[in-house]
Amino acid sequence: MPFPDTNRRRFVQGLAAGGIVTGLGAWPAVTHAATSGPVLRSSDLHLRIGEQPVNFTGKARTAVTVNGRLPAPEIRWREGDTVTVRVDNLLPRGSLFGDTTSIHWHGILLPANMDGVPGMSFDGIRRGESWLYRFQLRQSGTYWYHSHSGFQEQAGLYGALIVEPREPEPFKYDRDYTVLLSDWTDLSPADLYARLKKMSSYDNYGKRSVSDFLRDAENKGLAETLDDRGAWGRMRMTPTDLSDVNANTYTYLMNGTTALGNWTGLFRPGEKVRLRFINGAAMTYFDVRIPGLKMTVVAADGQNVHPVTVDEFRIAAAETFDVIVEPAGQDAFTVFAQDMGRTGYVSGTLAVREGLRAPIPGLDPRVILSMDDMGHGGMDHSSHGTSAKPDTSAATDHSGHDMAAMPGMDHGGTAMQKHPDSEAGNPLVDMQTMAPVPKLDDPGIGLRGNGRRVLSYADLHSGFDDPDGRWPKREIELHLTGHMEKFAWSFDGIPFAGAEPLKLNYGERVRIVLVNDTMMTHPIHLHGLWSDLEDDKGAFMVRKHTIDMPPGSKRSYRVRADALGRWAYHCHLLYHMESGMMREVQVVE
Ligand SMILES: [Cu+2]
Repeated sequence: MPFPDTNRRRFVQGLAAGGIVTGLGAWPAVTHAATSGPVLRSSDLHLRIGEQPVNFTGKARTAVTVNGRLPAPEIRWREGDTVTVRVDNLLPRGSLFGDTTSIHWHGILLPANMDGVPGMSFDGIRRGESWLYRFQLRQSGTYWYHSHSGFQEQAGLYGALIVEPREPEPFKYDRDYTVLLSDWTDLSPADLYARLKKMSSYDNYGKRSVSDFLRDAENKGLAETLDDRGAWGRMRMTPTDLSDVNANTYTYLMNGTTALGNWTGLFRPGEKVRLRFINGAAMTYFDVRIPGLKMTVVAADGQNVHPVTVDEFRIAAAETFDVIVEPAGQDAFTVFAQDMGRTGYVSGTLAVREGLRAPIPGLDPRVILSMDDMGHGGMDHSSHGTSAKPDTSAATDHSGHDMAAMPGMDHGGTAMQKHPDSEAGNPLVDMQTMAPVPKLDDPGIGLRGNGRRVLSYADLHSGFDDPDGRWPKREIELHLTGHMEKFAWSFDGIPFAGAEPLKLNYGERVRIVLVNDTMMTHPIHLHGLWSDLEDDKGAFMVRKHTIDMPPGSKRSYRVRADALGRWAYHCHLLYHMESGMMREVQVVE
C-alpha cells in the first residue's frame, strides 16, 4: 500500500483481514494480511506520524500510524551505519492523542538527545513540526520503536526495528519473519487509563481479586487471611488478576492483524525459519508456542544467546526473542500467543502456501496463585508473609529462605527483606514482599508443570562473556511498589512526579537490585544503557534491555554507565509508567 492520500481517509491494510472492513465496502477483501507492508531499508528515512481510521472489531476507530500503517513500517538497518530519520508530526488539530509526538528507538544505544523521550531527550515534536534523528548503529539484532508520548503507543505507534549484523551470525536460517505482537483497544487509551484509576479490577469481574485479599488482610489480619485456606481457594486469584487489562478490553494483534486475519509466514519443508518475536503491547504478556514445533531461542532483546530449545516462552511487554524453527511433516503450524491471564489469544500460521490453517489450541486453564507467587514461599504461613500494610508488624522474624547468595542481600543473618523508609505508612503502597527470591528458573505463573519445556531466564546466557568484567562498586536497590485499588505505581513508593533523578557516574559499573513489592509483573526498561542480568550468585548471565520482574521476585543486574545524559527508566506497562513507575537516570561526569 502506498503512503496514504492525506485527503482521502482510508483503512489501514490488514484490518480487512478481520473480515470487518469488507462489510463496510471500504476496502477490498483480502485473504490474509500476512506480509506487513514494505520494509524500509534506507539509512535516510522520512516517517510521518498521523491518524488513520481502523476497524478491528466492527467499530471504526482512530489509530496513530506511521506512514499510514499500523504497526509502523518495519525498518531494517545495518550495523555500523549512521542513519538519519526525519519524523513529521501530522497529527490533526484536536487529536485525541495530543499535540506532540516522539519516536523512541527501544534498546538502541545512541546519544541521549536522540532517544526520543519528551521531557528528557528533547521537547517532543510539535504538531506541524519535524525532528531529525541521527545516530550510528553500534549493535545488531531485533528491536522495535514506539512513541514515548502519552498513550500513542497503545493507539498504534510501534514498529519493528531490525539491525543486520556486520559479522556472520552463529546460526543459519532460510527465511526471516518478524512477529510483532500487540494489544488493541476500541477505547480511547486515555479513557482506559481513567477507568483503571477508577476501577482497577474492571477486567477481572466475577472473581475475588487481589484487592479483596488485601481488604481481608486488613480486616482480619494477615496471618488469619493467609491461614484460611478455604478463603484462599475462594479467592480464586488467577493470572487474570495479574494483568490489569485483558481480552475483555483488548483485541490482540500479530503483525497488525487479528487471529481471524491469520498472519501467515510461508515455508518449504526442511527450511529453517527465523521468527523475530517482538512484544509491542502496551499492557499484555504473551505465552507463545507453535504446537508441533520446537523453537530454538537464539537471541533475547536483540543480543545473541547460547541456543536453547523450548516448546514455549513468555514474552513480557517490550521484550524480543528470536527463535529458529524447522517446520516439516505438516503443511501448516499455528503460531499461538495466549495472554498471561488466559482471557484471549492471537494466532497466525506457518504454512506451505497461503490460505492454510492448523488447529488452534484452547486457552490454558487459569491457575490459582500460590504463596510462592506472592513472595513468601517456603515460609510458615501462620506467622507472616506478604504484609498487607507496610507499617504493620505482620511480618515477624522467621524465614525459610537462605538468600545469602543473593547479591544485594544483607548478610548479617536476617533474610527478611528490608524496605525503603519511603514505603512505610505510604498510602500509595498496599503491600510488601517479605522473602523475595530471584525466580530465574521459574517459567512463570500459569506455565509451571504444563508438560511443555518453557523458557525461563535461567536458560538465557549471552553468547559473550560479561562485556565489562568489573565487579560493581556500588549497589542501588529499588522496590517496585503500588496500590492496586488506586492503580498507583511507583518505585520505592515515590511516583515519578515527586522523585529525584538517580545519578550514575560516567564510566562506573553499578549493580541495580530490584525487589517487586507488588502482586503484578513489571517489565523494567532502562534506556541508553544495557542491563546485564546476573544469576543468584552474582555471575553475569545475559545482556538485556528489559528485565521482567514477576511478583515476589528480587533480581539484580549490572549497568555500565557509559552514555552521558538523561535517560528514562520505567516499567514498560504503559499505564504503570503513566501512573508513576518511572525514574530519570542521569549519567554525569
Ligand atoms: Cu509495571
